[in-house]
Amino acid sequence: MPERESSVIVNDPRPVVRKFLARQQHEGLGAIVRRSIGRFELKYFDPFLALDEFSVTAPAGFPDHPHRGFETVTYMLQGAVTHEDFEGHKGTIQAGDLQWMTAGKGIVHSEMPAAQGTQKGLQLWINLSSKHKMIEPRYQEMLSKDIAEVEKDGIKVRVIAGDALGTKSPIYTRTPTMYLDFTLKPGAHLQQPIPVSWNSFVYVLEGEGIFGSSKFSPVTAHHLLLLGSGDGLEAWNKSSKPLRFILVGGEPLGEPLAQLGPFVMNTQEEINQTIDDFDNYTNGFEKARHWRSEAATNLGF
Ligand code: FJE
Ligand code: FE
Repeated sequence: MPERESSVIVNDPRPVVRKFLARQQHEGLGAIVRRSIGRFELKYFDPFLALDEFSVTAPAGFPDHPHRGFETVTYMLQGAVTHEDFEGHKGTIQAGDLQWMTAGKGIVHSEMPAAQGTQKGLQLWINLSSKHKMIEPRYQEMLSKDIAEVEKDGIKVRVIAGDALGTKSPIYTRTPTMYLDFTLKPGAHLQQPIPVSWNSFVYVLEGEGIFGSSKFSPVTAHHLLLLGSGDGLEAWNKSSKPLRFILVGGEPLGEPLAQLGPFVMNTQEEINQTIDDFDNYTNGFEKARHWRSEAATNLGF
């Protein structure tokens, strides 16, 4: 077979098998999210539980709430969000920064706007396998300046998790995951390998792109594209403006799912136990008994 490219790194490009427009809905306290994964038509895309493109303006936000059994990955696009948890872990996630939070057996925290104007970002919920659901909570945080950014042939990539263009992220993914933030200049053509056994999707942030096959029609912002089987993604920017999207992939867990909002376990029995633990401040929720975030306190809760 003649090689048309100097280096063909995707032999069997993944097709786009489903496409969703993420519409706005209200979540938290007056916050607006465009939820793609996690809405009723797409409850779960193993191992991904939710993908929200969020938009919060004070006094809206996500005051004190719990998590158990999964990870939340917050990647800021504009503005800043302050978080504080029941163990005293606190910080501000600014545009371009990343917070990779492993809730494990339990986190209670608040996530609130840190600045005037509208704060925007992405929050991805990644499931944990049964043997990792009750691990100790852990944070991995990266400032924008520390996230590797590589540019080649009109393609810029910020390597949040996994590797691209020969650069590897230091983030440890308990559930094997890749998370890449691509910007393609007009005319650019991308080939990005994805492990064949993984589920993967694209979420378009800006501009318009062609994904999966050069014959497909262009896709615009706020669309989620589920990719079918193959060994990688091919994408083209045939427009006259920059194209920005994220590519996320993960190894499916293949386990039963029992979910009650922010509690994600394998069985209903474990969910009942989790409600019990949350109500009684046990098995990881001990510190929730006497804790209230400063944000909630200031709002008069
Ligand atoms: C949550 C409702 C929620 N998407 N994107 C119910 F809104 C939330 C929640 C978030 C969230 C937070 C940020 Cl910073 C960004 C989000 C949902 O906090 F956890 C439950 N259970
Ligand atoms: Fe949260």
